Amino acid sequence: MSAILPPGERLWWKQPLDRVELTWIIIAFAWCMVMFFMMPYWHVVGKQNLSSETYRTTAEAYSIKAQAVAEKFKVREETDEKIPVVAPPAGSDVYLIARLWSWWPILELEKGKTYRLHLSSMDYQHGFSLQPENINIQVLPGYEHVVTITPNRAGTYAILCNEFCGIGHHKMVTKLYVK
Ligand SMILES: [Cu+2]
Repeated sequence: MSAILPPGERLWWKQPLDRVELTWIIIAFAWCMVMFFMMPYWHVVGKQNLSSETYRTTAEAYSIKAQAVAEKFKVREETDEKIPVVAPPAGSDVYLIARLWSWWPILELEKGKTYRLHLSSMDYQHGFSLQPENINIQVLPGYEHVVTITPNRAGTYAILCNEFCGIGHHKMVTKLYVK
């Protein structure tokens, strides 16, 4: 039978299955199953997937919490905009606000210590992209994502917005200190 010409007998699905075709169906199906089970496997065993919690919030409620933590644990100010550098104690909740077109505040964390990082947006959708680690988290208005993180390398990281959010998108960059 040719694939170009229509089959002489139109009941082509009643043809016996060719061995080669059956072999490829089995191989493809087995590979589908491997990939299917790798999803939960990597979630539990792999190190690249983040386990996050998500809660409903509002811009007002979230910014009140973020400001309270920033005021309490501010260690200094940086940049012309006098953005506070906030160093909350290990194990505590740390907050990051995304808005057009900035991140607030600047976080300073300790290596090897675990924190609960809260993320939310004041306006539109933004993306938390941690460089050079390639960690990406959606930052949405009305939702509070809580990601449990343990920085394992000291240094100065960059946080970029990776969801196009308008004319100042490229300026939506900040730092994250790990010492
Ligand atoms: Cu943005």
